[in-house]
Amino acid sequence: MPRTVIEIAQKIEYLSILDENANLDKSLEPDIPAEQLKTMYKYMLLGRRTDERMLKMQRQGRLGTFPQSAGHEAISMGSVINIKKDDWHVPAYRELAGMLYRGWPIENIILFWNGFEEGTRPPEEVNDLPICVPIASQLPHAVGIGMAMNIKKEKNVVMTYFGDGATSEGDCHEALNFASVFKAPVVFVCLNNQYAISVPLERQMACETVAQKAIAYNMPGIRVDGNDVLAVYVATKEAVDRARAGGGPSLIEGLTYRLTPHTTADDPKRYRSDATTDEWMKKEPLIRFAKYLQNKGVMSAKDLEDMEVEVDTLVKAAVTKAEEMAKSEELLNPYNIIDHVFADVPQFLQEQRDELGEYMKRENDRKAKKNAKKSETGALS
Ligand SMILES: Cc1ncc(C[n+]2csc(CCOP(=O)(O)OP(=O)(O)O)c2C)c(N)n1
Repeated sequence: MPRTVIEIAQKIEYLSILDENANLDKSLEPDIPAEQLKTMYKYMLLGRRTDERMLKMQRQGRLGTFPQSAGHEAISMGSVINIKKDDWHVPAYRELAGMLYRGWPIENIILFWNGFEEGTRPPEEVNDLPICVPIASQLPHAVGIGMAMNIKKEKNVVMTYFGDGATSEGDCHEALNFASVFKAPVVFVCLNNQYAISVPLERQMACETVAQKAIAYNMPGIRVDGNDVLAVYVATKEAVDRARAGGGPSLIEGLTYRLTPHTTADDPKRYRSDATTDEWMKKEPLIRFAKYLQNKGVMSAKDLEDMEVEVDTLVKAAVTKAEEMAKSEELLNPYNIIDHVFADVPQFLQEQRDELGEYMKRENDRKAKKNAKKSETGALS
């Protein structure tokens, strides 16, 4: 009955390849084909410009409250590029770049944040779940998908995302535990932007990294510079390859910073300083990646400008399309709030559906009578 020591891992790796000044560690540089590098940059830029446009729309009263993604593009894009169409992408709500890369039309994103459920319909050709706002609730879903794939002997993987605040939710730990016990092929990607609305990281957890939580679940864990798309790429590629080969789940923490308010309804001045945000602005992911592409000869300054124009055209067209769609009879059908919830409408909802139908009929009759009266008086005068 001795009092002895059980040896466990005490170290967590940190990975950075392309620093904030675009200095590259050549020995760690991944071998990514030029076309793929361009694609990565394109969707990071498309995410950023869509986000900026949506903010303007929100301020003009043309969009509902939404959480911005600016600053999170490297984590989203550096990871999603490593999964195939029939793998699963299970996002939270700041993975805009990755969703656009997976084929989500920009107009769907705009419709979603304007309250239209049609915006949640994933593109046919990919295995994606929609945006998930209830914190950490997507994680058990991701693990369930992974466990099902093991049972079906499918060789796909699941890439799922969550914030630092989500690590305080039971769902997060239940998901990590199940994934580890059942060797589910899930890559957990934490976007550690150091705040959960106004709660800073040190009030969220007493440990130094999110990545070290992997030790307790006996899975590989690593922290990477979350603004370095190359580091995210390398870490997630290793995790995807491992999961696909039957090696089970991994936890990857991307350390980043939310460059914007939490949502369009938040005022970050109340809990953090502009000076810190300005510091992080210099470390943001797109500038250094653009420099890398230029240094490498993959894109010229002119190519980068042309891509800005291309992206701008895509965003403009999507805004027009979304606003047109929002006026369509199909989307304005009040029954949509009931019809898209269950495959077979249950009795209690059917009763509410009938009641809604009666209400609409009464309203239409009342309006028709009012109009008839108006035109009668119009005819007499
Ligand atoms: C289950 C649940 N509880 C509370 C909220 C309200 N809420 C929305 S975002 C948020 C903070 C989430 O922080 P984090 O996980 O770090 O993600 P971030 O927004 O920073 O990307 C909270 C508490 C929610 N959406 N869902």
